[in-house]
Amino acid sequence: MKKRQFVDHVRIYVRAGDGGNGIVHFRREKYVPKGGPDGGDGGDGGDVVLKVASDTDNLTHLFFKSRLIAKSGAHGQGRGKHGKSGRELVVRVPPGTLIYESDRPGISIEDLKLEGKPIADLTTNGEQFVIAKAGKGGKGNVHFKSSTNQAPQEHTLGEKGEEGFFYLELRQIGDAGFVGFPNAGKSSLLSVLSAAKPKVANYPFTTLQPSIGVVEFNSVRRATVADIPGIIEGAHENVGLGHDFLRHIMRCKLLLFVVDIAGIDMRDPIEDIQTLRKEIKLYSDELASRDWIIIANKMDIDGAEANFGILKSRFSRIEIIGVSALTRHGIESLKGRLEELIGKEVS
Ligand SMILES: Nc1nc2c(ncn2[C@@H]2O[C@H](COP(=O)(O)OP(=O)(O)OP(=O)(O)O)[C@@H](O)[C@H]2O)c(=O)[nH]1
Ligand SMILES: [Mg+2]
Repeated sequence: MKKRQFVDHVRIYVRAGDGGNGIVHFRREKYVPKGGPDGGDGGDGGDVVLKVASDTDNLTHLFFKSRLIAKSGAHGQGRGKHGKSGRELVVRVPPGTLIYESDRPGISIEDLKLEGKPIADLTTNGEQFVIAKAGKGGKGNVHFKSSTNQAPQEHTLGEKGEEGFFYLELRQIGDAGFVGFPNAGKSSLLSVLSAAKPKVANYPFTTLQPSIGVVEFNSVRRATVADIPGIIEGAHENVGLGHDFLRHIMRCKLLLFVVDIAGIDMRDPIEDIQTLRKEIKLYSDELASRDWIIIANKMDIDGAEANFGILKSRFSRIEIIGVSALTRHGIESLKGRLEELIGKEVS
């Protein structure tokens, strides 16, 4: 079966509904040649609304349906009847969706980010954002009657709904994010730290899309940790899965560099950290300036202790925590440190 595509940025066109027109109409009654004005108002159009739904984690549905058009209001009718309002169009987006204006067709997401700030950053479940405001309905001639104007011809037209192009970008919200080579054990760590159940396997690039786990420290404090696909040398030039997924840790306060301290795939853990630091810096200076610590994983394997000592002397100013996701050795102390560094009271 073909794997479902994971879309984390998409360009969309939105158009809110127009307001219906108010109309000119006069009451018709038997034997009364011309009754009073009774032209009704037009209905309001429908807004286009984005609504955060925490059970979605991607923008794939918008990739397949990228034109979001809400219904227009109906025109007014005789007997003072209002036109029917257009229904608003509500579209679900995952928490962490940023919205940029994009009125220039073809502009890339990188250029957009250089040019301007997002107009909205949707983070909380249930939060709503009106991305295109509907037009209001016009007024019928029933409103224009006065003592001097018994048969008004005045009425107003419905307003146009807003329309435009926008870029949506998903940046998952984690307090901390894992950075590591494939197979270092990032997903294994997330599965022992949180209730998340990411796929774990002994081949590289098991993780193909980012996910978030909630680490519960105690009844009142917790933090979220993002697991992303492995990064390898040259990722900034799109080697491997590229560095595109680093966007998902752009909001993380703390970066957790995960290294296979046993170096089982003939790797050198020190070189691994140096390479990862370089790739992060090439992606974003700002990301490279974030707080970071090293999680030395796979401490259960022979040779890990010796490498741990070497790593410590090489990165003497960086905090290094030795753990084994397999035996859970060191996991409680890692959790303790994460609580101090990023723990938040549950609101
Ligand atoms: N011995 C040992 N093996 C581990 C440990 N942690 C993870 N592994 C194994 O290492 C392999 C890779 O683990 P994953 O958690 O999938 O690694 P990952 O970093 O998420 O890998 P990608 O998603 O491919 O980037 C799996 O076979 C795990 O069982 C550990 O502490 N000790
Ligand atoms: Mg993984």
